[in-house]
Amino acid sequence: MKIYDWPTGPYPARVRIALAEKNLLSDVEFVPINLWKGEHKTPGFLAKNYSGTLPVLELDDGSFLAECTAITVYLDALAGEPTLTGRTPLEKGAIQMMTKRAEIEMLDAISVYFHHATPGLGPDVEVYQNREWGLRQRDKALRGMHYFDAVLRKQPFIAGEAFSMADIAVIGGFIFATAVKLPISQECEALLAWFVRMQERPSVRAQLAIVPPKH
Ligand code: GTS
Repeated sequence: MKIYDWPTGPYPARVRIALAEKNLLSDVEFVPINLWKGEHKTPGFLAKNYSGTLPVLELDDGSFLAECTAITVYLDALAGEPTLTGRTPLEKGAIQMMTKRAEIEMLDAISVYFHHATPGLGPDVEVYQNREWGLRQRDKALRGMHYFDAVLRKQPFIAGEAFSMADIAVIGGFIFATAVKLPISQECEALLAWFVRMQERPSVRAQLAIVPPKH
């Protein structure tokens, strides 16, 4: 398998953490795509992923899978423990719901803030920016953090009683928040304590230890 990747990117981090959890890292060749140079918007890359985003998984038969959730579902089906996408119908549904919520309420919102209300990837890549929309999405992400804090006051993990793909998605949100210097409110005690617990996992520690490459 190949993963088209940007090692410190918050979305690629989700797949790297999933690979580490499933002990599949050594089965993958990582192919760096330089976002700052806009390599993800070239015709060659768009042929692999119409959306022009990372990460993308290329299988040995030449097929491609994009979207972190889809890639994680695939990886989870390949190998054993821990299960990242749930066992029972209810667990599977709850994990999908909370993963989507992590994207809508936090990760994607921070991404829109980055691309629209900051210089983002620079003028050659950011061909359209709408600062007001970006700032609204920043505020949405800050509200989302309080939502996940409330969730974690009632249960140990984002989607319930066990670590899952939904936790990995919120970890992606933390990585993006740090990269764009969005503070996590100290009021979000349960969320902050959960993030400390998440860093006990070798998969998460290894990802957080990667130093951003120069661009
Ligand atoms: N919904 C996609 C997914 O889940 O995979 C979003 C992927 C995404 O936005 N990836 C970022 C990207 O390609 C990579 S990173 O910012 O996390 O490094 N951004 C570039 C762009 O131009 O949007």
